[in-house]
Formats: sequence, C-alpha cells, structure tokens
Amino acid sequence: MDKKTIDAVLKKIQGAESAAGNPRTKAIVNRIVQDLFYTIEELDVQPEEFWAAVNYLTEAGQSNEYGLIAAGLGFEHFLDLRMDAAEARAGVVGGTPRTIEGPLYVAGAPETLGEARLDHDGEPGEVLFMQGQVLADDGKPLAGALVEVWHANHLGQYSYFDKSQRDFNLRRSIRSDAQGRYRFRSVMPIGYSVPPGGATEKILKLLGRHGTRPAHIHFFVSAPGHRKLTTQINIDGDPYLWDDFAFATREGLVPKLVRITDPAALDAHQVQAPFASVDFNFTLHAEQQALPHADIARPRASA
Ligand code: MBD
Ligand code: FE
Repeated sequence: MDKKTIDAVLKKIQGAESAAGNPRTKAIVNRIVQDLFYTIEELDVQPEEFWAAVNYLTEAGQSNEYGLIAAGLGFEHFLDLRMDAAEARAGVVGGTPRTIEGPLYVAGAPETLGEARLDHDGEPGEVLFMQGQVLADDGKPLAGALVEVWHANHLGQYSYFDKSQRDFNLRRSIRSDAQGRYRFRSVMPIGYSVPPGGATEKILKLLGRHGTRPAHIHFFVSAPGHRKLTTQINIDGDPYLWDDFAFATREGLVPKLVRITDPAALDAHQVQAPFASVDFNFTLHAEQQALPHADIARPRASA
C-alpha cells in the first residue's frame, strides 16, 4: 500500500476518538501505531509474524520481564542519555555519571549511619570493602546523604527475586556521616545473566546477542536540595566490562580495585584473608527547577 492510503486508514482509526481521553496518551499511542503501520508495510510483515509478536509480548508480560527487555534493547540507557542532554542544555555537567537503575531494586532496605555490612556471615565470595564520600558539586561533603546500595551475589542473583537469599541480602541504605563519608563491607558480585529460557533471552538470541552484564554495584544517592543520582560502579577486569547487554558501563564508573594483603590491614578490617577495596566518591548536582525529575517515579518492588 502507498503511504497516502495508510495515512487515510490511520485517520479513520483516530477519527473514532472523542474529546474525552488523555491528550498525551493519544499523541503517543497514535504515533506508535503510525510507526508500526509503516513498519508492517515497508518490511512486509506477514500475519503470522504479527501474531507471533503479540504472543511474544503476552509471554514477556506474564513472566514479568519487560523491565529486563527495556534494559536489553537499550531503552533504559537511551533515557539516561536524554537526561544527560537535558542537563547539559541547562549547564549541569560533570559530577558522577548516571547509569541505569535496572529492574531489580527493592525498597525498604535496613538503614544505618556511616557504615553497613551488606552480607551475612558465611556469604560466599571474596570480601569487598567500598568507601568514600558524598560531595556537592562545589566539592563540599554532604552529611546526611542517603546511599542506597544493592548488588548480586557470587552467582549473579539478587535477593528478593532469588528467594533462596535472606531478606535484603546485599541491599542496604547508608546515611553519610558528618564528613559525608559512607563505607560498607560486602562480598564480590559477579555479572547477572537474564533468566535461561525466558522472553528476554529469546529475543536477544534472535538478535544474535548475549544477555550478560559485567559485575556491578548499584546506587541511589540522594540529599536534600540535590538531584538524585542513579548509578553503578563496575568491577574492573570483568570480561563483559565493555560488553554489557544493558549498555550501562560508562567512563568514570570503573574505579580502581585494590587487593589488600597487609596483615595489619586485614586485622583492622577484621578479616582473615586478602580482600578487595574500592574508593569511590559520589558528586551530586544541586537541584534546578527547570530540569526533568532525576528522582524518577517507577513501579518498584518493596519488602
Ligand atoms: C541487572 O542486574 C541489571 O542491573 C540490569 C540493568 C538488568 C538486569 C539485571
Ligand atoms: Fe544489576
């Protein structure tokens, strides 16, 4: 069909609308339908292909994998780049880079002041300490900032979604101390892979892609009067470091990882074996009225 004929069909379909409804929803849905009609025409999508796609979407929803698919197809990274661009237009540059939240945050983690232990005795994996300060963009420490941290275990699995782990395992909220400092003890995560046999893996395979992330640690960092930072740090040396299925690795988010072996340091940290240590500061931007929200509302699990 030619474009004029397609446009006439689209007009008829939109003509069924009334003054009621939501203008924003109308604008977005109508645009997506238009783009899909053109796609079907130009790629000569067959009815069997269309209904296979509808069925795929049903399966993806039933298995609760849309959050994963949004990350894997690059939508979540694209939203980050658009937020970066909006900030740059307002002169908000520098600071700690943002990167995607992902679908595995759980609200309600235990909160402590200054420091926390994220794991429990006997948690498998190399001991990891991470510490630093929360800073304002003038370099001054932010006391009372909230550092929410969550990461996968030695099998790449997240508590809550992996029911074999304890409640809030490897998830904590740390309030920065009077000097803006935070510090935690945990164990080294490994990279997450999408559920085998699931909807995300299925589409990635058809695209000739893998569904693995490099090892990483997630953060929300927030303080009154400042833009909330959603970010991650990566574990340097991971084979997937620059081959993340969710495109979240960014310059500035791969801190140096130091192996501590000095017996006095082991004693001071109350550990028996050499451990990994990461120093990392978070720099937040002052809030600016004209910018889109950095604290993004999104349905999230809570426990
Ligand atoms: C993760 O751990 C993650 O961080 C993202 C973005 C997607 C899937 C799993
Ligand atoms: Fe993750």
